[in-house]
Amino acid sequence: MRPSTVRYAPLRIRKAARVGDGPIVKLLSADFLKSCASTAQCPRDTVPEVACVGRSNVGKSSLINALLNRKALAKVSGTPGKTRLINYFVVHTADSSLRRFYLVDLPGYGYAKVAKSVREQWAPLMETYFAERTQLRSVVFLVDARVLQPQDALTHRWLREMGLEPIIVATKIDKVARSQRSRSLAALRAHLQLNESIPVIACSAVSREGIEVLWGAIRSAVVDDR
Ligand SMILES: Nc1nc2c(ncn2[C@@H]2O[C@H](COP(=O)(O)OP(=O)(O)O)[C@@H](O)[C@H]2O)c(=O)[nH]1
Ligand SMILES: [Mg+2]
Repeated sequence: MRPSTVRYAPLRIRKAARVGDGPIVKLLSADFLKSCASTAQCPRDTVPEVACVGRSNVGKSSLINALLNRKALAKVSGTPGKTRLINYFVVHTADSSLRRFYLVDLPGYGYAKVAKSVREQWAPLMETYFAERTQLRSVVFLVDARVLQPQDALTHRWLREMGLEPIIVATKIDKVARSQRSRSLAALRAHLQLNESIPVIACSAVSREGIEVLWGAIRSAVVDDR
């Protein structure tokens, strides 16, 4: 999964994002910018970017739509594993420290029915993305607490080994009964071997639970890094 030959650009992400601090971010606009089959097609400017990483079908596109208050800006797929492109969305907010940034929907991993040749392209594409995108300010790592998979733990470890401190989101929390939530989130924490200081934001694209908290975490991650 991790070719040892790749040398990473010194990423500027060091601090874990704080959760829920700062004012709520007021969204001004959100637009699809482009889909990139390789990093050569990614924007060549210095706009800060925040990337969403997670297994196929975990709810990345839905979460992006919820964050951006749009029904179908990012394509939600009933067929897991369809997105093999890096999708860029350009976001403007009224927040003075977050005027403009890119929200990036990265291809999902781990869908067994996808052709092996396609699955094998995922890790090199991600290697290159993380190595090249020095404008990357934060990574939102999505996990479904109901469907914990070994590859989630591996990918999380891999992100941390690259010096990233991802914002951890537990997706589809509306599907977890309230009585089960603390147990479910504890299992997620154990699976990813998170220490106590690392927050997990429970989110739902359906009920919008956690969306404002996630905005706060994105804002502090981008702002803190300046
Ligand atoms: N109940 C519920 N379903 C969700 C949520 N987020 C995504 N889904 C569903 O999960 C499936 C995959 O979602 P999608 O956003 O395409 O996942 P992606 O492959 O990670 O981009 C779709 O059928 C969505 O409707 C959520 O918060 N709650
Ligand atoms: Mg998607």
